[in-house]
Amino acid sequence: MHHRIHHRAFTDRLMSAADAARLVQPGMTVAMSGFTGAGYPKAVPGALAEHMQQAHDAGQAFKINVLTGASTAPELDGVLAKADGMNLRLPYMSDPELRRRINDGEMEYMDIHLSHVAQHAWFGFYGKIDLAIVEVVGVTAEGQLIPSSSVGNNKTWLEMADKVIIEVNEEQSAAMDGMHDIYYGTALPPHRQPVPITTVKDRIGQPYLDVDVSKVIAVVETKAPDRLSPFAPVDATSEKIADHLLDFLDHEIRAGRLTEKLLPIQSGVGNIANAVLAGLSRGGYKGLQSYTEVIQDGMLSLIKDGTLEFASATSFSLSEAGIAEFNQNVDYYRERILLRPQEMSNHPEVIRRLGCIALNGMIEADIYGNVNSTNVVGSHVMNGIGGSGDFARNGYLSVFMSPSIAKGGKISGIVPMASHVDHTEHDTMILITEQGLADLRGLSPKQRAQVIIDNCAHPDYRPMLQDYFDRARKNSYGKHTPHLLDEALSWHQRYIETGDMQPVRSGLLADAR
Ligand code: 0RQ
Repeated sequence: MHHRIHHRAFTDRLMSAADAARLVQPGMTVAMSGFTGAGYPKAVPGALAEHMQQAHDAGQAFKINVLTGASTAPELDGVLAKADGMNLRLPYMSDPELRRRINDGEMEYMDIHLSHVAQHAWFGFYGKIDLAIVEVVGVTAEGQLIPSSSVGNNKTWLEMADKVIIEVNEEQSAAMDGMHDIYYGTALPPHRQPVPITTVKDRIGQPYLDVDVSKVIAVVETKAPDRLSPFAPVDATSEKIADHLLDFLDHEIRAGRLTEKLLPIQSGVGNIANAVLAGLSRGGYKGLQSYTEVIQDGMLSLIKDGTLEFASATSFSLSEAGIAEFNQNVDYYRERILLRPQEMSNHPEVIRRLGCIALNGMIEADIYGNVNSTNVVGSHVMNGIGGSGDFARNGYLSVFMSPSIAKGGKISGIVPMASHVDHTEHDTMILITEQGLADLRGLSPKQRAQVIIDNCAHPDYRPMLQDYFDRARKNSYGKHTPHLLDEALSWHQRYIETGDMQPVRSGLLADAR
């Protein structure tokens, strides 16, 4: 009975999710655990959504502001979005229903660098945090919390919130006990001290989260798995992108700018990231390290076969098979994986000190290397910037990867001018599509444009880009970063109007004049 809860004050506050949800009031700012579908509360948000629905049916307003670590799952973002229960959501999301509501203009969403969230909360930028709802693996006899499959911003939420609801999830492996490193040495400017992480493996904090027990108003027991992301097989396009990256890394080793141990790797999630991880294994590397946000199945495989010696992150994002693998070999993985708060996993100071190799996906890049990671056609948010900016700006190398076309070729991933910019040309060093790789280091804007057009653009769009660039070089107002402003976003406008960036297929006059 209550075998995960070893402190009386917590067992005294045990209640059902429905009762706990009744403690949430309209208008509250509620900070929840959760990062890339891991470690989010599984029961209270659903019960809360039911209350909200009942209130709405009775003609009463019931919305809250929701802050998390990153994306969660249908049981949190999905149910609250369906119940029309959120005024404001931050800082990253991937739920389809939530995305639809945001893009239909029904609610507010703030997209924030993941390393910024905790400090902005402490600076008071998001106002008072009324309530924290945090999933944990268990409660120790001393009343400390054993973190779950993600750490995210939980330390900050537990410290800042007026009240706390704890979900103790029996489904989460108890063997995770000891894998976390929670740093309590942060202070506000001007009293900040250096973050003492000098190697990927450094432990600088404690394994457990502290909580002021007098703030805990409810404890709910759950038994439910994280959102289990299936491990998609690598497709041919992603494999080509991965091959270009691996050739580049070999080239850097031959040039003496990297050793065979590379530098700590940050990798996003998704098809291309999986292909890159699989490629690293094929590449014969041994003893690499990763300083990243998310441990996905591909990382476990690399740790198992010795390609990766150690990985520091803030969250797991495993498939069912990945979880089974982790649980079967947990003692092995515990020695080789560390989960930190996201303000540490994504800390600019540490990323720059360690010299991370930042590998991220993108929606589009323009001919100068400005990268759009978030907004399709400049206005429809996909997921958010996540940690890509933390790593791209501060890494030793910043690499952005994408197929050269999207939506069956109706969209070019390389455009004259990015319709939204998350990473400026100053942050982008390497661009990769299945067509090839553009090494932008040490190049001026005009030189960058030619390399990107030659190496990364799809053949269907390359002549159009070349034509734009040639005419811009002649007719642009300034000749440093040549642009034709009346035309720079015309590809996007054409897509909105005709569903195709190609003028010929869309039946409009060809761009080539
Ligand atoms: O949409 O699924 O509807 O077909 O975007 O695209 O090619 O499968 O690539 O999964 O790597 O996602 C930038 C979104 C790329 C991701 C982005 C459409 C495409 C498809 C997915 P469909 P792919 P990926 C670590 C770091 C920001 C956060 C980040 C991302 C869908 O990498 O969210 O880097 N990055 N975090 O069809 C219209 C275009 C498009 C396009 C792609 N030009 N126009 N649609 N798509 N390009 C993780 C964390 O921070 C937590």
